[in-house]
Amino acid sequence: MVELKEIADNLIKGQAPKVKELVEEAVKSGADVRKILNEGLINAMAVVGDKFKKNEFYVPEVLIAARAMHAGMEILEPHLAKAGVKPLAKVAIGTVKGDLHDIGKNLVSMMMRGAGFKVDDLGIDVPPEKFIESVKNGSQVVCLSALLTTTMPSMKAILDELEKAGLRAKVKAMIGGAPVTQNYADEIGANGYAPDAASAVDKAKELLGV
Ligand code: B1M
Repeated sequence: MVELKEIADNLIKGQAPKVKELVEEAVKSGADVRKILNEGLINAMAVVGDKFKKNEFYVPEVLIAARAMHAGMEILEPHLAKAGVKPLAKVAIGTVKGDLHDIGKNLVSMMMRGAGFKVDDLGIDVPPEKFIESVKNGSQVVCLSALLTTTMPSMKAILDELEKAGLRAKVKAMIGGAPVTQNYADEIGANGYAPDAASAVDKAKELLGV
C-alpha cells in the first residue's frame, strides 16, 4: 500500500516520474482518489507555496514541483471525474494585452491548479474579449498579470469591458505582477491583489469563500 506522505514528499522534491508511479500504484491498490488528490498532491503543493512565500524555495523548485503535480494529475484526473470530484472553481488567467511576460503568470496558473482550481490559461497579450469569453464560459475569477508599467492600464480596460458586457458583478477580478500594488487594485476597482503565486491561491479562496 502506497503511503500518501510518500507521494507528497516526492512532489515537494519535484520527482515527477516517482509521483506518477506512486499515484498509479495508489489508484491500483484502491486508495480513495479524493485522499490521493488532497493528501498526496494538493497538501504537498500548499507546502511548496508556503516555502516559496518564505523564500525557502525559488522559481525553479516551484516549476519542478508543479511538473510533478502535473504528472500525478494526469493519472488521477480520469478517476476523479469518475468519482464525481469537482474543481473548487474555474479561474481564467492571462497576461494582459501588450505584455509578453509569462513566467509569473505560469507560476500562478500552476499553483491554482495545484490547489484544485480548474484553470483556463489564456496565455500572453490577452485582449479583454478573451477574458469576457472565458467568464461567459463559467470562469468565476479572472487573474490578470502585468509586468510593465505601460501595460497596467490594460487591467483597467479589462474590468471596464467586463462591466460593459454586464459581467463584472458575476466575477472576482484579481491582479498581480511586479509593478502592481494593492493601491492600484483599489484604484481600478479590482477585488483583490496578490504579490506572489501562493498568495494568489489564498486570495482566490478568500474571495470565493471556498
Ligand atoms: Co522584461 N521587463 N521586458 N522581459 N523582464 C522587466 C519586467 C523589467 C522590470 C526589466 C527592467 O527594466 N529592470 C522591465 C519593466 C520596466 C517597467 O515597466 N517598470 C522590462 C522591460 C522594459 C521589457 C521590454 C520592454 C524590454 C524591451 O524590449 N525593451 C520587453 C517588453 C516585451 C513585452 O512584454 N511587450 C521585455 C521583454 C522581456 C523578455 C521577453 C526578454 C523576458 C520575458 C520572458 C517570459 O516571460 N517568457 C523578460 C524578462 C524575463 C524580464 C525580467 C528580467 C524577469 C520577469 C520575471 O519573469 N520574473 C523582469 C525584471 C525583473 O522582474 N527582475 C523584466 C520572475 C517572475 C516569477 O516574477 O513575473 O513578478 P513575476 O511574477 C510573480 C509576482 O509578480 C506574482 O506572482 C509571481 C510569482 O510569485 N504575479 C501575480 C505575477 N502575475 C500575477 C498575477 C496574479 C497574481 C500574482 O493574478 C492575480
